[in-house]
Amino acid sequence: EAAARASATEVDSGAPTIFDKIISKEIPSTIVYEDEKVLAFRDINPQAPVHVLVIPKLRDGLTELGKAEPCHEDILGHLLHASKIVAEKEGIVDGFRVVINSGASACQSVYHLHLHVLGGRQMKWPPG
Ligand code: DGP
Repeated sequence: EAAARASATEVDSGAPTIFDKIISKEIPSTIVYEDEKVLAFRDINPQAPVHVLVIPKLRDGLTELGKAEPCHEDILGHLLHASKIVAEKEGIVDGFRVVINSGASACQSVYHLHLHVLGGRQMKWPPG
């Protein structure tokens, strides 16, 4: 609860985020998939046996899904398809969840669009 509240206080300033350093490999991460447009790496605070973040290498104004414009359609589709490739590589393609937290009230904490790919356990519904 406290952690959720703390992360909800983060703001979308458009400033560089920790994910820029992950993309540049300045900060190490466990990469599970990469192509010219996206990077997929394990979440540092996993909420399921498989918890991978899929991000665009170029943020291009996509600090959050709520800021998406028609010009982002291609990368949005690419990210979703990359999530399926990740699920396949991780052996969870028969049952997995993709989550995007957009904005403070959804507890977004890093303002560089990212898709959470979660699986490897029975997921519950509704989410919190
Ligand atoms: P969200 O709350 O939707 O903005 O998710 C941000 C996620 O990013 C959160 O689950 C933890 C993860 N995260 C934050 N910093 C790092 C980091 O330095 N490395 C990795 N691998 N994940 C990070």
